[in-house]
Amino acid sequence: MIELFTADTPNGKKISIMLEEIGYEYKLTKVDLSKNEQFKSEFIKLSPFSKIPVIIDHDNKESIFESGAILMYLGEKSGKFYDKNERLKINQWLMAQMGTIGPMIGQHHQFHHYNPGKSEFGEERYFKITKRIYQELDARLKNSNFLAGENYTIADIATWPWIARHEWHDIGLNNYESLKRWYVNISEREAVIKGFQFMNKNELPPQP
Ligand SMILES: N[C@@H](CCC(=O)N[C@@H](CS)C(=O)NCC(=O)O)C(=O)O
Repeated sequence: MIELFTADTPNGKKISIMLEEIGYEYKLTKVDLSKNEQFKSEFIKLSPFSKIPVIIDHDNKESIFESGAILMYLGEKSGKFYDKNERLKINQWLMAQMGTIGPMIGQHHQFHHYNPGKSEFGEERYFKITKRIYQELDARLKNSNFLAGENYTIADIATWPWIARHEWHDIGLNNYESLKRWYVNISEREAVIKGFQFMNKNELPPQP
């Protein structure tokens, strides 16, 4: 059994979606970030940078932090969405999500959504970068059904929850035909809907 330590954020949703996709039984342990529960010493033992998500695999007592590493682990363990023959491509798109897409769009959330009016520089910088990410993803998805190629993989599972915040971004998902096609297609998967709603049963993936 997998125990998922998490909160209702795009990084958290990556793992609930993956667990639903592979059909694993899991137990949810909520970490309330607004109450600084991520800084409790018990949690830091599992997550050295005090971040969700983390899993404990109670089958073998392994604990794993960093959402990309968790997705790789669950992909290997289940034999799903992380095909050995496609790993070189999957790893590149997964790392692009971990190193660029998530951190940059995360800053856009901070400046544009949570703290508008505080820094013109920050707002402009991350708006521009997020717009470029939309363009770059759209260009990739013009030539390929999914990010790493023709199959749905952990790279898509890692990236999709960030685009699911498109209403906050004000970039206009409707202007990016291929990205929109990819987003809508994934948002209709039963496991994605379940994983998306894991903490809020009334929440549906927002449609463009
Ligand atoms: N690179 C990490 C990032 C995780 C992350 O940023 N988690 C945020 C929530 S989405 C968090 O735990 N923030 C709490 C904090 O920084 O105090 C991953 O992908 O797992």
